Amino acid sequence: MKCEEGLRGTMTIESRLRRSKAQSDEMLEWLRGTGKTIIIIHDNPDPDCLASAMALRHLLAMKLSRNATIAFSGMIARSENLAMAKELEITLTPLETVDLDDFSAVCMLDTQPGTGNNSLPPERRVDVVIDHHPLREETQKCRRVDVRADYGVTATILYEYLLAQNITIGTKLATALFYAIKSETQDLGREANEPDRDAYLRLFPVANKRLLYEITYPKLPVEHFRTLHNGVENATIYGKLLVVNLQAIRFPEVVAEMADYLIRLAGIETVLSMGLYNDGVILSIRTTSTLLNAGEIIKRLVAGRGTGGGHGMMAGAKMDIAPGDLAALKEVEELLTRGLFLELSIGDVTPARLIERNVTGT
Ligand SMILES: [Mn+2]
Repeated sequence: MKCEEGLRGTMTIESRLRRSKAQSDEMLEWLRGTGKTIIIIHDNPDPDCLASAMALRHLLAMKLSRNATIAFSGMIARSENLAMAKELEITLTPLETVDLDDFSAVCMLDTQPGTGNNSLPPERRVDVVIDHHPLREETQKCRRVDVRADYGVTATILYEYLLAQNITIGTKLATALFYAIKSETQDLGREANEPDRDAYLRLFPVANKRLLYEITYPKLPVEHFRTLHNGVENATIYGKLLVVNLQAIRFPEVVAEMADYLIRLAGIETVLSMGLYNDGVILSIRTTSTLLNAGEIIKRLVAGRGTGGGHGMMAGAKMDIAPGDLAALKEVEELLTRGLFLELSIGDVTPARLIERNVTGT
């Protein structure tokens, strides 16, 4: 019995690697006939897109002797992600400073054309898409598409490419890929599947533990604690739902960070987090309920007003409003809260502020 399971496991890895070999062969074959290559990742990069870009850049350097440019928009503010970019020496270029006409090949990682979370102008052609979010219709027009919605992390797909192509993975790249899987799946507890578990376990021995520590536990600026304070103070509980309005925010990533933090509150199943950043409302949903699909819910909530998407347990979106309009943000909060009442079948509940909730959690 044990032996059979072992065998089946091995075959699964083998068939996955065969698929990754075929996909990466085709991608490399097409890219070989092109010139300068740009790798575009999503706005406000997270560890998954950073590690994926690092891996693809390495693959192109080894197989095609090509130095690809990694371009992003927005900012990296989260201390862990800044530490990752610094410690692992990931070279990044602001998308706004590059002339896209200089590149004959455009690759997109951990995002897809038209999702709203990358800043490539919509009229621009995308050649290669590698992602783990649900496949979008627009993406199917791209030349080489490898979208695996059953993978928890894009970095796992890139890890398989490197493995399938027999490319040596150095310590820093292994650390990046490992940290991407670790952080995005919360150590395989969230949205992780067998390919992610496999990659995580194989990368762990190779990852540099001192660098991993520097990335996981960086010193945090005072701003971080002010944001936590602000989030806790502005959180409202409606039964199993918690809604947090962070008001005007300095860094877009804090919206997801607060959602991850507050979903841990006892008795809470779903968190909606939001903040006003420049002229947009940044939204994040987290849920621990297996009956819900956060990605589908957020798409319905912002339909006609913005763009969004995600997975079963985590999702993000953006809605445009007038810059600095906190009254409009309040309206958005009320509108989306009402929408979530319907989605989650929440009837009449008395709202309670988190800081006023009594210690028994009732
Ligand atoms: Mn990702």
